[in-house]
Amino acid sequence: MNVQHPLFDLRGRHAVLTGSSRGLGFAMARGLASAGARVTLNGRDEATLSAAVDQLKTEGYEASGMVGDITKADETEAAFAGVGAVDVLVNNAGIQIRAPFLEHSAETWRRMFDTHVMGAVLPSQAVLPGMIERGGGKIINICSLMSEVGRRTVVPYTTMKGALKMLTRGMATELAHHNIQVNGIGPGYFATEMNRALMDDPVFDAFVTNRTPAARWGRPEELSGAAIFLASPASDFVNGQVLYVDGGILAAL
Ligand code: GCO
Ligand code: CA
Repeated sequence: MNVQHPLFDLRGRHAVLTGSSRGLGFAMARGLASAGARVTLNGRDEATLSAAVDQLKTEGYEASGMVGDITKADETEAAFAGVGAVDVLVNNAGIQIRAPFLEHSAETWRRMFDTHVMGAVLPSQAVLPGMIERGGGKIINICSLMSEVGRRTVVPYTTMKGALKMLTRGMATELAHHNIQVNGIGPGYFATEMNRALMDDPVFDAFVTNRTPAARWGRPEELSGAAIFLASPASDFVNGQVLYVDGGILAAL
């Protein structure tokens, strides 16, 4: 039985997800597509991107690719100019760089800022004029449990994810009267390539499973529900919120 509830129906909507040729971005693209959206995936590497697009097409979804580095203003503008009207933007592109605080160079800090903060600002600026003109839209910023808490060695990441939470609130405040909802999703510890080194470290793996009340790592497809909710009419009066999908880790001491 395949029931499509109207509140969660994304048919006729076009969603663009940055950094979505793999990992959580790819899983969310598949999730939005499964609710009926036409999805545009984005990544920097053409080959990886087209493999991801082909995979979704094989599964019967309407998918296309948009190559481009969303930390660069001109590239972002040009890339978005080619994809048409965007109803849902998911600012997902992210990187992790782990090192002791004193070893993070100024260059690392700038790269983290460019990726996480400008990487959400520039695509938003590219789609907002169209959303305002058409009378609405959805922007979803992929935050993190680290929008709330820190961990040693990942201070730049924590800083940027905290900023992304406040970007979400600030944009929601300014754009809500255009019927634009800007919300965040805050993943806990998920089994992705970005976290491969952590999963392969028995001490860290034990830390995650002991510390997470659900007692396991999240599976990428488990972000789909939150993504569909925040992309759909079900969330039309939800604004400036971060929905944590974390197996309860932020609720527990
Ligand atoms: C780390 C991890 C984390 C999370 C990420 C997901 O080094 O602790 O990379 O930062 O996996 O925040 O939300
Ligand atoms: Ca941590």
